[in-house]
Amino acid sequence: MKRILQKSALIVSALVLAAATALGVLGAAPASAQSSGKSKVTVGDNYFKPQDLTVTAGTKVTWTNKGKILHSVKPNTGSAFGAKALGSGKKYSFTFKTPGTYAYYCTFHGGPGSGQHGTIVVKPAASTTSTTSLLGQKSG
Ligand SMILES: [Cu+2]
Repeated sequence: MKRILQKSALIVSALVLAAATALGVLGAAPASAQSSGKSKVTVGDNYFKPQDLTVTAGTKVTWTNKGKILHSVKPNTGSAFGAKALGSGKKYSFTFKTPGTYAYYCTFHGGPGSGQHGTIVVKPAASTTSTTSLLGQKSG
């Protein structure tokens, strides 16, 4: 009986190893392709998480209200994106195509730069060799 158990334990661990290897191989593709174009912001009561999100141009950002009450997404300036009312469980998506800094807030629980607010920083969809030029743009 004991021997059978040990044998099946071996088989199980072999299967787990095989599955992990398969997952690793499959998981490598999306991980390396950073411009796959999707990112998420959790809308809570009363916060955005992450508060500051950096994406590459062309990324679709989805806000999901995981809180219990109503929230909104309003840009500090302009009206290029946003959701006037995002009820509990609702989602709102916007694809950021133009590089820039997009600050926003919840009209019910925040204001520009205060309370429930956040920022989406959109970097140019650059090649891997442009790291130095990106660093050079930082004026700090
Ligand atoms: Cu809110």
